[in-house]
Amino acid sequence: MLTFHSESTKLRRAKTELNEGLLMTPFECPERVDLVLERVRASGLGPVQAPTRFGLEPVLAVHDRDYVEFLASCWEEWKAAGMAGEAIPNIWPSRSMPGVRIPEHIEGRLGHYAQTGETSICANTFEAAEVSKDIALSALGHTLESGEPSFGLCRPPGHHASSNQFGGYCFFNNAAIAAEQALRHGHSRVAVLDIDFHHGNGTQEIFYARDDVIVVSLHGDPLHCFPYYLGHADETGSGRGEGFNVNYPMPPGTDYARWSAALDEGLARIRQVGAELLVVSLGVDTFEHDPISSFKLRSDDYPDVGRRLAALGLPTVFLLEGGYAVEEIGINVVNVLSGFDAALARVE
Ligand code: SP5
Ligand code: ZN
Repeated sequence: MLTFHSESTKLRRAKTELNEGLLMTPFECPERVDLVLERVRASGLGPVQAPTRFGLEPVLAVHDRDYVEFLASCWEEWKAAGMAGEAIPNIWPSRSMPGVRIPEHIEGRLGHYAQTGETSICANTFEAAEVSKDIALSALGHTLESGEPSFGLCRPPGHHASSNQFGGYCFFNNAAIAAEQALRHGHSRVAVLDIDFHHGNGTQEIFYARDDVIVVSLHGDPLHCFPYYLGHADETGSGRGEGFNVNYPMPPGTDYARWSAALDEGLARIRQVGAELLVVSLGVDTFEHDPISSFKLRSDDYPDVGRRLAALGLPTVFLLEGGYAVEEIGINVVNVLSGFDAALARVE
């Protein structure tokens, strides 16, 4: 399998994440990329290639222009306003303020475009987000041309980013951008399968009213887990999108037996609707030792995940999302990918 990677993903090096009432070193750190890359190389998964540049047009196909412009200038505006630390949102328009307008001051605009308070914007955040979506689009391009699977070593991740808000370490929704481009390339139906521990609320929002992209997400029950406010089983899509959003919320402590049963159901639904290409939002924060999550998957469960995905028989693009047990992130990611490749090799 071909991997797409760029050292420029490490340009974002945030110093602060608001977690448990403390400003800590972020879980979503550049070292994650090094560890995955190291394991890709050591395992002989396949060649590693640099992404090509696609500009902002594919981004604007899923994100609002004013949101993208905000991300592009946020850090400079924040510094110009004399702020001492990183751009951390601390005020939002709330339910008790109907009909709010977007203010001019960067502090107010930051809150307008933020879902969450843990993710800071710092130098080169926009540049890293651009490279991350270029990696996703390069991986998609390779799979569209060759039919072969590909892996985009995306960072920052994307699945929490909605059409007009960042959060959960995500700025551009890489999976949504890739899925939309696959449609523009001529596919009539694409599946996004999100196996990150957290609900892919951004991807859900972007495609909620559409039937050309089916979104299937397996995740920690939002009653107990971030992002808390979306991801319930009765969120099934709206209008023509009804039935094309499928959520499998599962309780803290979920093990591979239960999780893989939900995976099989999700895969059956993707098969049933006739999806022609699969984008996998690949988070490995389902791992038993992940520091911010609560599922119980083990390193040697991940090759079987890959095998089950390969059985769908679709052109497949894997895009990295979360996974924070930094020591094991490379092993777990590459276990999924090599399990996928091994299963393909058997049917060929
Ligand atoms: C891409 C992705 O995986 N984003 C996840 C963002 C989650 N950020 C907030 C997590 C809050 C976790 N609180 C954990 C307390 C553990 N003791
Ligand atoms: Zn996650």
